[in-house]
Amino acid sequence: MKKDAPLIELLREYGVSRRGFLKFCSITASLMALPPTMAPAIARALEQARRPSVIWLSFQECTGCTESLTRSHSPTVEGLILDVVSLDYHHTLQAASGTAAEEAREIAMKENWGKYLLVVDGSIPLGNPGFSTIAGIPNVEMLKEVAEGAAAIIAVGTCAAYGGLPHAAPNPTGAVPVAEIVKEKPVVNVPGCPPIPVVITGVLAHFLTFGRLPELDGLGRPLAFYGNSIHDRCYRRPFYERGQFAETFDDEGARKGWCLFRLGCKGPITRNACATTKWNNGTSFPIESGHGCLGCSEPDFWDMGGFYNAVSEPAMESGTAVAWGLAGGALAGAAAGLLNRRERKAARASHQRVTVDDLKREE
Ligand code: FSX
Repeated sequence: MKKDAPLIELLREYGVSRRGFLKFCSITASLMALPPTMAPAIARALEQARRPSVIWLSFQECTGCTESLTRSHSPTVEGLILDVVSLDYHHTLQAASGTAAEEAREIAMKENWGKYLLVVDGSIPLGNPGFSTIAGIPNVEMLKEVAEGAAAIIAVGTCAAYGGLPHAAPNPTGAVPVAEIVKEKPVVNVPGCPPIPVVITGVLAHFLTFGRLPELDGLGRPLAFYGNSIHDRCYRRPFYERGQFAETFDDEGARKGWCLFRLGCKGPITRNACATTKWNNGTSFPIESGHGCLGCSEPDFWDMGGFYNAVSEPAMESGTAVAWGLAGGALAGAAAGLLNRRERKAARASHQRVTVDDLKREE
């Protein structure tokens, strides 16, 4: 198969049926909040699309984002769409290493200058260029060099989108997200630690279909996937509205599937598609498995006061809490959001750039 053959030919070669392909197009349309009538347009565009070159750079991260992507249930059409993207550089997945790997990146950049997609996972350390390098090149330099020739940039994972774990207080490496370095190119954030695989492939499919990035919210996230909070779509929401909360992970409330808000669930302040697309081929998501949402797709989620502390506790006894739940569910959600914004602001304010010399002084 020729490298620049239309995607539909490649998909046929992979044994994807016409029916399976159209099903993928309707699911993608619905995930992107497009009317069902857009599905044929997506199908037509994807059929004719050429394999775009994708350069994937990994900086300060745990490789969870790539793990997430490769764990998408196999074989899925989304997986095949990714297979037929020309992934020209990805130092975890590529066979080449050393000089050959870097040559592959340089050739892909030269041959596709101005047209390739740059995907980045991981944050960029500014505290010292030597903190994280690839082939001896500091992350910040490699990002600037590759971003210059990219058509668009997708920051995959909370580390690339907002700094993530490396950015958590006291941010010892001076980690920053992609958008803080790249200002002159469109950047879409696909946060989550890690992000949902279908959200990554959905953004890629949108780019392949329309030749541009999807509509974004104020934090650079595609509205189609991050337009609602987990709480908005949570199946445990009726318990929240009735003020029925699990107080421990093994009490009667927990066994009955009551709301996990008091056990630290960050669903009310977290925007992501976990409650609708779920994980592992639609099997489940953390709240369905009995654990609160950690808020991993939000900026500074590591510094939001502890995974098991409620973002805002109802300050009354359980009898009153029922009335509170009935009367003020939505209001409390808004208050939690406000409180959390304050906490985030404080967390942000407390982020001091820490140098190696500072660390030495503390020893
Ligand atoms: Fe970060 Fe991703 Fe969390 Fe890990 O690449 S978003 S630590 S899942 O690996 O960057």
